Amino acid sequence: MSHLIIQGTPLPNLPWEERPAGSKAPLWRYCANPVIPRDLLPDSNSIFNSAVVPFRDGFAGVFRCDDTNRRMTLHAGFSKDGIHWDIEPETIRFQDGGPEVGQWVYGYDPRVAFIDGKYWVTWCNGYHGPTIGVAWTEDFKIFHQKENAFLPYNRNGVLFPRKISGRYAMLSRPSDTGHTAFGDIFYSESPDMEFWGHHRHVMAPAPFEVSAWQCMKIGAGPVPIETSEGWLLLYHGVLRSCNGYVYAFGSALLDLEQPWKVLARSGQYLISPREIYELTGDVPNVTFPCAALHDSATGRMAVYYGCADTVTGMAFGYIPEIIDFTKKTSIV
Ligand code: BMA
Repeated sequence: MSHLIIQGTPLPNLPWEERPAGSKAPLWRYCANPVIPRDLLPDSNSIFNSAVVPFRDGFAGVFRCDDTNRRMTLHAGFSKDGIHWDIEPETIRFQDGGPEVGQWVYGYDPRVAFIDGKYWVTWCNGYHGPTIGVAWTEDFKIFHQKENAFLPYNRNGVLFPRKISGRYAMLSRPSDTGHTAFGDIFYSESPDMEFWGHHRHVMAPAPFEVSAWQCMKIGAGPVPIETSEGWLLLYHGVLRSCNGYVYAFGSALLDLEQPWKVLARSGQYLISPREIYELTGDVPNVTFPCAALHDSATGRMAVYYGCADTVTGMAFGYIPEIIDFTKKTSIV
């Protein structure tokens, strides 16, 4: 695929480690995982399912930190190398949300997309049940909150990094109040980041005979990466075992102008819980990606994923190889 074009700014300082000798995996774990321990903050119970982006001469992010009251809160963080993080002990206080939407209840599983000069944060926001909160920042210090994108119940709201057909675009996963035993990914558009419509179905869980890791529910992961082969989307899938849910993740390619059209979708997972920090923790057997950095010049990608709802890990891969894997193992 020497003709492959990967959009985005070159990121030569991307955190990176080469594939271990002997491995053929399209995505491999960082040898020093987890990169963020559960108790990095004085009062944190766990830090996981978090979003990072390139920022100034380093990186910034929005982190899911559950505190020792077991409240789900969001914190800004900064890093020079993308591996060692300074996370603000104070929670993010979103401004301008007004008395209704701006009333903080809980927030979790943030994503951050850089669109037209602003960093847009979407997260699972408590408003009579989980829905998709939306806010923007320029400095990761002041965050301006907008209306929630959807009615409850919804999770895994993930923005595309540019407008599509002149409108902002978001993937989401309508659900119900709790640990839903169902869930499909949908696509929606907005002219202004406030009113969302033109909803389209993207994909449903796979039949378990075909791809069991994604047979119960699925949800978009990091902000999709634009390539000449389509939008590369990493997404999580859930298997219901006799001993509870197992969260793995794989990849899909979506049509560039009509992203509800799935061009390819991996039948195999990229990562499924195997390492001890993925298998044990507050919620065992969870790998949950919320962010990916990429270097458009070399095709390298660094994925941040929550491990067992407790700590944050990283995994690395080459975008052309992951596209190849997605097509070769496709169940579409
Ligand atoms: C989902 C979300 C995620 C979590 C996962 C596994 O419903 O709550 O934040 O990682 O369950 O517990």
